[in-house]
Amino acid sequence: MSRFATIRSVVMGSPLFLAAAGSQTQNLSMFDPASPPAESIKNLTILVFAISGFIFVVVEGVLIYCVVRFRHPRPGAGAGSQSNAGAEPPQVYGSKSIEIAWTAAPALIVAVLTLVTARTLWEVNVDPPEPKKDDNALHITVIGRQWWWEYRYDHYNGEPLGFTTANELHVPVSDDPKNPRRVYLTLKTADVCHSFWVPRLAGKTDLIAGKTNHMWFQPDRTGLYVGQCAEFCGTQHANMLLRVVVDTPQDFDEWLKYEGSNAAAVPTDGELYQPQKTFLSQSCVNCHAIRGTTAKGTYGPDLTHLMSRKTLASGMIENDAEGKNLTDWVNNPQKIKPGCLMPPFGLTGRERDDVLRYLKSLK
Ligand code: HEC
Ligand SMILES: [Cu+2]
Repeated sequence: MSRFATIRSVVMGSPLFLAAAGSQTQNLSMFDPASPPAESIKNLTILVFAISGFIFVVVEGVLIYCVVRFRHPRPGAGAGSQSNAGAEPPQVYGSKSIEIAWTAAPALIVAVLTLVTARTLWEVNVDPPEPKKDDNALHITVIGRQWWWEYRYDHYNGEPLGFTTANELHVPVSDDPKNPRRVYLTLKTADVCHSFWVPRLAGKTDLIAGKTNHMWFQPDRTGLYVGQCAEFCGTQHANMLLRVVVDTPQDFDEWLKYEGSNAAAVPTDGELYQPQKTFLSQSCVNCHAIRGTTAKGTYGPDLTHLMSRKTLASGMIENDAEGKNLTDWVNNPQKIKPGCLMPPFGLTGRERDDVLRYLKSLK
């Protein structure tokens, strides 16, 4: 690992390393935007940095120059005698031109920054329009929870959707500038303040009790975009990771159709019948929903298509195909994510095997 990569991984934080559910570091740079709001924020940041950097260099430059140049009293200054060594140089008062210059220049800079900031706010802060037929817009309600994200898919292209999923957000890419596909998020919270931040897509927006916030983005490239809750929200704040998968419009349509459907029906004579029955007899159903079954809990993540997600527990651990991490999670979620709001149940023997077998079938 180069020194830069090491520093970057330390700065970016190890939980985000895990968000990759693998080993490579994810690109979290706000200087590599992939969506218009992130682009505006980057441009504003660069302008503010450039102006303040210029001022810094000028002020420090003059300071250093003076410190070095005048560190000894100049021979011949003042009367030139030793007794004048500590004397002050001549003081200048009431120079009109200097006073005008140092009032006008900062006023101008502040005015420019105010205007550019206002324009950026105006670009970033857009209230979602009413869904209309063929508007290409995706409307999602995000509910912040301790410590995971609930996503309610409300409308796409003017059609109502009305299903819920968790932790992994899928959206379509906006590849045609003439026909942009915008994603509008309505942000709410169930229990505590969070901040939704995927640096390459948009700025931070808080999820606050009693107030509904909005944000939008329009990703111009497919791929995985990661982020993190950016407001301290308790024990597992550091593991409240964000994953946004930007699909091609075709892949997204497929995902939508699949994810919006109920879990596969289990025939009464099938081999999953007993495992499903065991699961439905456990208290899991008080907190988790599996569409198409009697499990209707809404306190925890919707498990309808659990195995279609790449990660568990808000991006914290990989959801491996063999279900190794899933097994560890069901055995004792408190060991993996201490303080999380799913208690350990100490399931053993056939009950445990049944529950896991059924969960693993939720493709
Ligand atoms: C008291 C409510 C509650 C009960 C009961 C409960 N869970 Fe959970 N479960 C949660 C919460 C809350 C989370 C999210 C934890 C987090 O990520 O911080 C969760 C997460 C999960 C996840 C990970 C989902 C994901 O996409 O990240 C699985 C799988 C799961 N629970 C299975 C079960 C099973 C199986 C049972 C029954 C044995 C059960 N749960 C009982 C509250 C509950
Ligand atoms: Cu949070």
